Amino acid sequence: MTDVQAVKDALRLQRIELPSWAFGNSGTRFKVFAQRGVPRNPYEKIADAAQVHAFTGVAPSVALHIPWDRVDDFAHLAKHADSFGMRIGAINSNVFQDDDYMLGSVTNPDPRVRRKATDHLLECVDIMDATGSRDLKLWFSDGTNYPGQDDTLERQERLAVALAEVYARLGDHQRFLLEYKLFEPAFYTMDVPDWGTALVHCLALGPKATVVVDTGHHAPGTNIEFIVAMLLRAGKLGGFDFNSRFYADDDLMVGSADPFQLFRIMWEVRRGGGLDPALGVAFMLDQCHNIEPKIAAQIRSVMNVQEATAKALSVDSEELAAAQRNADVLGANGVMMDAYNTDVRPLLAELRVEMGLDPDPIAAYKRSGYLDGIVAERVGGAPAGWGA
Ligand code: RM4
Ligand code: MN
Repeated sequence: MTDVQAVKDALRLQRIELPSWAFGNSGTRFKVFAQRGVPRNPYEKIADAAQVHAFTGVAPSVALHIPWDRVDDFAHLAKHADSFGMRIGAINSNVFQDDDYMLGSVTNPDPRVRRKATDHLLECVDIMDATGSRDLKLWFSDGTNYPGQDDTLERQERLAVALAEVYARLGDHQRFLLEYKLFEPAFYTMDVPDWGTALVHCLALGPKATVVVDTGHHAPGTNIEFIVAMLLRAGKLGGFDFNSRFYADDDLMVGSADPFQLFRIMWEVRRGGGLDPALGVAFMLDQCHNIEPKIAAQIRSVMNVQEATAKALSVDSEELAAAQRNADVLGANGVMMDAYNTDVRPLLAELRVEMGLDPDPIAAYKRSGYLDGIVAERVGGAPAGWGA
């Protein structure tokens, strides 16, 4: 029997972080479709993120992307967040949108470019000092397109040097999350293509270096939950960039393409103790809402993570362990499927009411009229988007 109260208590503690870039205009390389009411600056992005928190109660932090979210005074931006009951979460570095980075950033053959890229990462730590952020997220688009283009191992040495410099700059309560991605924008080698490469670099540095799992950054069919289990076992799971994908790095709403995979991931998180906030596993969204309304899509995404978590919490772990001990293959699998097939929506609705929220966050958000307000109000200025 699952203990409903224990499930609710764990869900009450879970926090899901929102990406500032999900609120701005986005698209594919073919077209960015402009939506009405889109924020024009980081202040308005935080205001929109605050709506997601207001209706879900579990999303009080918003990640920034630098330079997209550059402001003159980051401490002031943090105060602005605070006035909404929000805080600034992870700082995402960006060393992929400058002409200098055509052949790489921290792994570029040119030492001047490597210096410039590393300086940007260090500047991101300065920003963390001002915002009170704990996490620096490092994603490198670095890699090569053609065999022989550059020395693969030499690039690893350059990466190690840059990471060590950033690591040394981190404060006591700060850490970095190193992100890996199988391919794109480089098509032959990526310098951090997989969790093994990320883990090797993090292990060489120490406890403040952790790996982040972006669910869209693997080959089709990859058993992501195995990676999650292994990283938790090594004490190196810094967190997630949640999204879902049908083909490549689609950045669709988490839990929309494959809710069963998300359940399996959340089960391994629970199994490995990662739902305990003390472990510091950050549940972040990294998504773009190209055709759907952005704030409602973020609310939906938060709910999808909660549903997968609730199902993972519904696994009868004692019955599962007993079936495993007894070599009861079908029984063990049955325990998992029972949990997955549980409709947890009534439990979550009940929990929201207990938390003083509307049981149906999307309907409540729609009723609030917030979207009409920002559409009317946000006229003039340039809407935020990638690169702005
Ligand atoms: C990358 C990676 C990073 C994200 C950027 C926008 O593919 O997932 O986490 O910040 O995209
Ligand atoms: Mn990501």
